[in-house]
Amino acid sequence: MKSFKYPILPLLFSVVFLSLSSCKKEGCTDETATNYDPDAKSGGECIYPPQNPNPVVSILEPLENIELSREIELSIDLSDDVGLSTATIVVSADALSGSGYYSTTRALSGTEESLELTAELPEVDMIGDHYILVTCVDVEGNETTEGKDFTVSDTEGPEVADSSNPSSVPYESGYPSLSFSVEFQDPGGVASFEFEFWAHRFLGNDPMFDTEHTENPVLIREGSEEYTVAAYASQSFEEDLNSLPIWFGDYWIDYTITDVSGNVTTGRLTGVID
Ligand SMILES: [Ca+2]
Ligand SMILES: [Ca+2]
Repeated sequence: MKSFKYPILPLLFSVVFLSLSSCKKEGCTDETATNYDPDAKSGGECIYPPQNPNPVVSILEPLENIELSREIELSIDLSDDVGLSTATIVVSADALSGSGYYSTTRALSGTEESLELTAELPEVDMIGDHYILVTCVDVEGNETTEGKDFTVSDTEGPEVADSSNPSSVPYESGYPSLSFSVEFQDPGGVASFEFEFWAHRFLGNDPMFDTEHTENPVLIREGSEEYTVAAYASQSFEEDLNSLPIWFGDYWIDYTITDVSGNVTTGRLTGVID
């Protein structure tokens, strides 16, 4: 009787296998499909990811932290699998209660484009948090919106745009005509200006003054000016020093210019009375 059992076993396995196979439902068996079903048997419908995805937006500039300037450089890379149509760029700031101060819409073509733009800042205090928002649309109407926060700081002192002083001044009865000027600017505004007038040799009633101070010049006049100026100040400071009892010899003027954020720029003008 035992010899009859063995031929029956393979048959039983086949029946069980076939029964299990017939239990599988039809489904998508393509692993690249979004509805791929590893337990399904073939024959089902597959759903694939969109073949025309949204544009890709990459905001390269501004960086996260930038120095205050009258202008902000924007650099944006755009790409799309089929074709780019338009890009709209809006830049806003907390200083303006979130309102935009720069906005543009550009027509695009091709599948890749790099935009290099310049956003001009309004003439108010723009130190603080800013935000750029880029919306890119492809030729089929697919849209991508990308944003980036960035901070604008004022860490640099005013720039001296120009300065002048007589390098050689003719001596005239102890009171040579001498005036100097310094033109300076700062994107955040200039707060104050100070100067010191130094000389090696000059006239005076005090006997100490009537000597030559070659090694150690003497401060014979100092002054300062306060400025209440709008942002992006470009100011020219001019001082007439005719009343100085200067005599023959070298002189120099040290200046200190401070912006509204407390950053300082110093410089020196030199000349000679002869
Ligand atoms: Ca596309
Ligand atoms: Ca500054």
